[in-house]
Amino acid sequence: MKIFITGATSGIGAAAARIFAENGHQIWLTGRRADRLAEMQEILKKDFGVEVLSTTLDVRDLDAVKQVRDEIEKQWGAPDVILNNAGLALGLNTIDEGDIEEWDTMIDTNIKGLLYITRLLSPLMKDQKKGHIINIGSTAGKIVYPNGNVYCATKHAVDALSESMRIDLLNYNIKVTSINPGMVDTEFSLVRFKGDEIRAGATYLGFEPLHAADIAATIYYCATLPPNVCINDLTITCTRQANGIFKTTDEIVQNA
Ligand code: NDP
Ligand code: 8X3
Repeated sequence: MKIFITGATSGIGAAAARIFAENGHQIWLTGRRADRLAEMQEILKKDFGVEVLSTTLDVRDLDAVKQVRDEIEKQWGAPDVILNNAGLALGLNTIDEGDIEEWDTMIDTNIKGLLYITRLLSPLMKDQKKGHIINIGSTAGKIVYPNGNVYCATKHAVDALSESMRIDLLNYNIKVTSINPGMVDTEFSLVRFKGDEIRAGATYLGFEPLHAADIAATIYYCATLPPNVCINDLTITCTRQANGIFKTTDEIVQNA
């Protein structure tokens, strides 16, 4: 299987690359941080002996997405799986105090970036009458939480786009899966709080969150089901979380 991954330089994307490589599949890593891509490419090749290609890519850059599409067409013909994973949250503010530049970055990355990738790469799958697009949404795309406004809106957009893609690509034998994780311990909170390790760490205090490997295993499961089976929509949280709003701690559970 040939899998193209956005946001492969850390967290869920990096863990996904690892599990696919471990199982002998061909990987195309992308992300903005070239040093991490080079390091991962070397490690995955060395550890698992599989083909690992990589391209430095900012999903907001339409011309760069076009270039990578041409490169994929040349090297692979088409990917079997597109993992639309690149994304981020910035800040946690009420709507009247939000930072407009941060809003633009989230919208440009989480919505427009995912659209650019899908628009440019899905025709390759269409030509082959097979493929699988896996979009990483969020519990934030199912229910909004206080101060999450724009990030939640971008993930609601991913939810809607996943449904749309599934309908639009139905006649081309292309599966579309939306995976919606709750809290996962990655660099996500560090990015959201601009490198503030204490604030980021506090997000996961008192309970065991999901780990990137949990989501990678879920992605792998969805991608390796028989051709007639498609998981359309999947929400996954750690045991201490019910949805984007309700969570509890180990202490509360023990004393209940
Ligand atoms: P990380 O911060 O660890 O990873 C985010 C990845 O996205 C990085 O590889 C980053 O790479 C990449 N990225 C960010 N902006 C761009 C861009 N403009 N172009 C290309 N790549 C970009 O967080 P996660 O692994 O947690 O996040 C992955 C996805 O999972 C996101 O869509 C996030 O919204 C979603 N998610 C995360 C949850 C969590 O609690 N962690 C829960 C639910 C969903 P680089 O900086 O090198 O470009
Ligand atoms: C990431 C999880 O709860 O921070 O989508 O929105 S959360």
